[in-house]
Amino acid sequence: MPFHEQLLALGRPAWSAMLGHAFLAETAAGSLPDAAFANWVQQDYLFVQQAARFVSILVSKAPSAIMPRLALAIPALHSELELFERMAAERGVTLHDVRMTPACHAYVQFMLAAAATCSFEEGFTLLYGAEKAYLDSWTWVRENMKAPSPWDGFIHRWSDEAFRHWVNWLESALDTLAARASPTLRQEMTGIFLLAGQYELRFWDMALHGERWPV
Ligand code: MP5
Repeated sequence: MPFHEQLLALGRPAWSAMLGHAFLAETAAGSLPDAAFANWVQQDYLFVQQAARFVSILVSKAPSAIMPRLALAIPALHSELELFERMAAERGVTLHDVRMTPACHAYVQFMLAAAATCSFEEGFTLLYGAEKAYLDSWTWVRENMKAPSPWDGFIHRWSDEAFRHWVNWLESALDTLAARASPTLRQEMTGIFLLAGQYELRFWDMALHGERWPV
């Protein structure tokens, strides 16, 4: 079984909780309160800013065969930030002076630390986990839409052909890396992937319910 399929099999509990999560189900049904979506927009904007730094660290450590394609993710993330800015302005959501919630902060710190201090293979596995989670989550929304959504731009961003191609490329590069990795390294890559699933779930919970620091 290709490595990415092994990961997805082990990650099934997280993925089942993710697909159909109340945030996604209510987005698809058109019943999500505006405040919850605004919450997600604000926090994911902060997340994507740091994701660009995370990918930059990965690019600096990437094997030559992977570096050029991986580097293209950096401008793509910057145009994604422009999408957030456009959509937020159209819907009256502010992106200024927003404080990162604990769930967003923890996920971002985990990503940056993994990129900086773990092997390239582990960091790359984390990138795959985060991108696959968004591809599957937003594809789920697209397939279960009951009403046109004011947030269509986001739904398409992570469920269109271009994004699917990108995730397919990540998948095959990951399988190649894993085929050359030791059993110990493969185990570490698996651990990181499973954590990505947990953080993704916490992110949807945080967006739906809101989250604050103790003081
Ligand atoms: C992604 C994201 C997808 N924007 N936010 C979370 C919480 N997980 C995954 O990453 P990208 O880099 O925006 O495609």
